[in-house]
Amino acid sequence: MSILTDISENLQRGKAKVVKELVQQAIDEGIPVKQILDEGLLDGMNVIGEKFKNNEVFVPEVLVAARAMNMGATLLKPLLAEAGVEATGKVCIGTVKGDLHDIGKNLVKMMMEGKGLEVVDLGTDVDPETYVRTAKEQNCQIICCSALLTTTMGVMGEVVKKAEEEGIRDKVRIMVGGAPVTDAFCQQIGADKYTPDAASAADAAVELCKSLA
Ligand code: B1M
Repeated sequence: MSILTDISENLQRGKAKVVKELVQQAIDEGIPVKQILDEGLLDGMNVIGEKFKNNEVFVPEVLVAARAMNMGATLLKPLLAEAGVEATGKVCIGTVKGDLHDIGKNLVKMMMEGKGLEVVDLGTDVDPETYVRTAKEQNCQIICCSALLTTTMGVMGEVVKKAEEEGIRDKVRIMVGGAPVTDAFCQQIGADKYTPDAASAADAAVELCKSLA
């Protein structure tokens, strides 16, 4: 069994300590960081996601898998950052109000930091006022909103409206993403950019920051 399969399977069993050790071993063996992330950690999380959907595993199993994912990802974070360049911009990121899913948001953050962007992490359950106040106070070029629930994605539209009300809409770009979000939804609410995954979100953020420079 390859070490990446081993990482995926131990993540699915919630063996956080083993996952951390295996990720370290994979790094030491020189396996590219992106490959460890995609074929080890994310692969395991995708399997858990499917099983959760089919009622084959339940919230406790998902939570221990998420903890294992985060422990493994913590080791990769500085290496992704090392591959990056000088800070090219500043963004704030959070999961929208009412939504506590943060694994995807943390990945987007990690990838953006890997590209040299400075990222202010607002955590989960973030209301529109907090996004906009942070962008104003900390001079962020981009507000990044993540949502995993169809019931919370509408908050993204409120963020766009709040940014307009506060008069920062011409200076700040708004990026949206998360499993239920689509490009059509992004356009419908008047946000600037939808991306389907963490890597393309990081690339898009760098481009947006360049266009504002
Ligand atoms: Co929840 N959950 N969950 N959950 N959960 C989903 C999302 C769900 C699809 C499962 C299902 O029923 N099939 C479903 C939503 C249904 C819907 O709205 N259509 C659901 C539900 C219903 C719920 C609860 C309501 C369950 C309940 O209590 N009855 C509840 C809600 C709590 C709340 O938020 N208020 C709940 C709770 C939980 C846990 C706490 C158990 C746990 C979260 C743990 C945590 O995040 N710390 C959890 C999990 C883990 C999931 C699943 C299994 C996995 C989500 C995940 O982390 N995926 C999920 C099922 C699934 O997705 N198959 C599910 C891995 C992650 C890397 O992917 O976040 O999509 P994702 O991020 C991707 C992209 O979307 C993108 O980049 C990432 C990868 O490259 N991306 C962006 C994300 N944000 C972006 C922002 C960008 C750009 C790209 O730009 C700014």
